Amino acid sequence: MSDTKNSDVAAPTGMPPATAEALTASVLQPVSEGQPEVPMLQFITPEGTLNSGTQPLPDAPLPDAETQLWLYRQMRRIRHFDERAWVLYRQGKMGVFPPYGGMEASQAGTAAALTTQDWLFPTYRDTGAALTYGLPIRQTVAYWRSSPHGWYMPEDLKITPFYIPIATQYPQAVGAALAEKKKGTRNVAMAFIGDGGSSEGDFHEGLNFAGALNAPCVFILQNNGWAISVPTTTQTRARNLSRRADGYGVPGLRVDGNDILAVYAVTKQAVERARDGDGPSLIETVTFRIKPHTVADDPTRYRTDEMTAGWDAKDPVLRLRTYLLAQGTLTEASEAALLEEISAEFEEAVAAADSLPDPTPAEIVDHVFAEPTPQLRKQRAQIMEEYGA
Ligand SMILES: Cc1ncc(C[n+]2csc(CCOP(=O)(O)OP(=O)(O)O)c2C)c(N)n1
Ligand SMILES: [Mg+2]
Repeated sequence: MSDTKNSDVAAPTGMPPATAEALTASVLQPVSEGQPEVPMLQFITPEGTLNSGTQPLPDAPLPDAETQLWLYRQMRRIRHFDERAWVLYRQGKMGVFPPYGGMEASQAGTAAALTTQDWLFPTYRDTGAALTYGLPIRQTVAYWRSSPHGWYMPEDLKITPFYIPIATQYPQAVGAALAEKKKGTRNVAMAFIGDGGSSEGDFHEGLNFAGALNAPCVFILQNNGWAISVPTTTQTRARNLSRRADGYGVPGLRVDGNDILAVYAVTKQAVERARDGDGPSLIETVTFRIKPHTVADDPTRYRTDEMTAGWDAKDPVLRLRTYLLAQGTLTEASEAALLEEISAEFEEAVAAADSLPDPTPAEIVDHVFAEPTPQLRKQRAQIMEEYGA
């Protein structure tokens, strides 16, 4: 680590001053003494071969070939969105976007286990999960463009807007799950959180609440190694985040978050448990945030190449591709057709989003409450005065 630009990394508030060297040492030393490794389910190795050392869980078998291909399609589709989002941002056609490239298995593999009768509580990072669940691309683009047309989630989907406050979605997902239980349905609620969010109070309250009331919830904890500029190894002393569930009597599972077949199998099992009335689960998907925190972030300010080394080789899309090609489930020709279809779907949706009328300035306060408060009326008048209709 020779570059000087990283030698004055700002210490997160309340932490000892961090030199780039200390941070690198902390990131590269993932397991603390006294905290045993928790086994991590993996079906497909980073090389794209079947992991013969993994014992599939009794209720989480390897998905069949048709499902494997469908999961591959979902990953390619959401990767395409992520890649195109960067371009749209630079063209001024999208606002600040939190990329999830490299985390596609963790997002598509989990959301794919739901139906649209189930609830999805995504964070800002989880556009890929939302698209897999069924949020239309056109609406997703409008949302990240900050257009009011993207603010309302479609009424036929049980998806909440992307949560920006960290962790509030956990207790709220428990509420939605308990409502489904009370209504006597078999629907479940799935909520996402990051490694950083799992140190927030709402995460723990949500898990305890769900465990105590046997709520049909599936909690996804995407451990991508970073909370903005703070590595997981710095923000908590815990090394196996799935074990946070132990404190609440909730099963905690750990899965290779870059292996979509394992992620899907484990999530499907947890969803079925919840549907059957057997209560909540927490799933830690072990992955990595290869990309910046948002398209406006510069990670070279706080992490070195050494800290991210090796993660490109664990790419979830290439891993499944290698496996499917070797199995003959996918061919170069069928993949080319798939990519063309995905690209056409995306361009059509962006064109539809482009054709939406521009919002007026006053709309920013129009949709806060069904009936505007006196303060909002005043703000609206001020906006109208300043910007006109
Ligand atoms: C309650 C709250 N505190 C702080 C923030 C500022 N903030 C935005 S993203 C972030 C880091 C979250 O990291 P993690 O939970 O690991 O999610 P990731 O961004 O890696 O997906 C923080 C602290 C916030 N949005 N909400
Ligand atoms: Mg994180």
